[in-house]
Amino acid sequence: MKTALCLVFFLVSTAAPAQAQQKTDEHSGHHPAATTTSATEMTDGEVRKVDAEAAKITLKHAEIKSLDMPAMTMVFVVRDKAMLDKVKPGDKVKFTAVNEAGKFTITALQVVRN
Ligand SMILES: [Cu+2]
Repeated sequence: MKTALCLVFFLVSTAAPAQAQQKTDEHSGHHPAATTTSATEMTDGEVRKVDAEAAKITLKHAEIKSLDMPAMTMVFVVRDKAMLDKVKPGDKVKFTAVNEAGKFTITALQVVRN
């Protein structure tokens, strides 16, 4: 009886550190990827229409993973009207958008120059 208990204790105490070690490896393995695919990742788009008055921009955009949205052309609201000063229809852009109470809002917008 005493031997069996000893064996169980031995198994538990050796299994635990092994498990902890594996978790650490797994974490460090996917951590860099998780950081780059966070909400700050920018999406490619092309300006179709700019409506500075209404702070709106129509973009043909690539898939937006953070919003679970496929590629399409749609209207976005910009958080800051000044963002629209530097873009015009036809420009290739990179942007970050969030869903704010059902309104897709652009929080960052930059023109891609070739
Ligand atoms: Cu869309």
